[in-house]
Amino acid sequence: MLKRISALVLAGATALTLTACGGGDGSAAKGGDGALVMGFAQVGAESGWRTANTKSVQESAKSAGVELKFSDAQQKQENQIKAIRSYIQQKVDVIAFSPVVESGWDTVLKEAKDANIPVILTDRAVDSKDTSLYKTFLGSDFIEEGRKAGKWLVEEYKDSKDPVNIVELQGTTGSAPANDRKAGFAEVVSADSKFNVIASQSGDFTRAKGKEVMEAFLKANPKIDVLYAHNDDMGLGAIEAIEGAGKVPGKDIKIITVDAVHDGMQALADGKINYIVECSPLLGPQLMDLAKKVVKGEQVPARVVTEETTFTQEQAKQALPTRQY
Ligand code: GYE
Repeated sequence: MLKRISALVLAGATALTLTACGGGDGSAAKGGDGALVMGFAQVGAESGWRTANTKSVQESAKSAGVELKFSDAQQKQENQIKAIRSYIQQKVDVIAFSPVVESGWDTVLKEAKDANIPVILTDRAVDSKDTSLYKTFLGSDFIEEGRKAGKWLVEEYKDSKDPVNIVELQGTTGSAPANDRKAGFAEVVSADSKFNVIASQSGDFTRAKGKEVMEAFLKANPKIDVLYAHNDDMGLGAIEAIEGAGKVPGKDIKIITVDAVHDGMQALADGKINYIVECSPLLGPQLMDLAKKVVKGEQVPARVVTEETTFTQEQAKQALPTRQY
């Protein structure tokens, strides 16, 4: 990781030197054949969703003729900030990034603004009060995703009066999807007092952490009826923990997840997950479109919301053969 970052910073320094030698006119770095240059600061490679998102961004940059500078921050905000600073030094035409957490971006975004480099938020939001620090935000409505998960649960237990004990595996602490998926779900299930969220902890959006935290949940709580995991990967890790404890996922413990990546959909088709709320990672083509417009100085909507659906077991079986991710 350190190597990757220092290479990135070095590349930034080199570009800076070259620009200075060339007269330092402040003009943007142009790609080989005058192509638009995008610096993309990715969160990491924590989940199947992220892998599909990275592929979408890389492939659509290629087909849109955009020269992509890509960095992987390994889920660390400081790495993303370094990458963004390096893109500023390199005078890229546009910076796109998926902020690992919501807070703490104002300083670096101000630096980009002062350098006249437009910024596009993709996938995750920031909580900056100053919305002039970025041009647009392309991604899902995570609160709505949480609500969809809650609504399924309410429907599933509509004929029962017994208490329903829920455990929640949250995404990365402080990230927009973790904050919002938690809030949207709570908004819906708190309307009926039979639903109790008895434990809620971060599994950092990874399988390994999902498994570890679920093992602890199982040890501490003899009666768990439902698991709500903020992504498929944590749900898949939790399934291993549930099976390890001699219980049947999807039956003894009902499972709801978010994303609908291939492995999650397979588990849903197999009956180990009961319901998945889709979150599309295929943001690349829209991102490239927005980038071209923003660089030309054209107006773009302040918010572009991804369209998505939900899947039951039957729907997963139907969708799986043609699923792109
Ligand atoms: O749900 C999760 C990933 O920000 C929407 O990040 C994304 C989330 C996605 O790690 O799997």
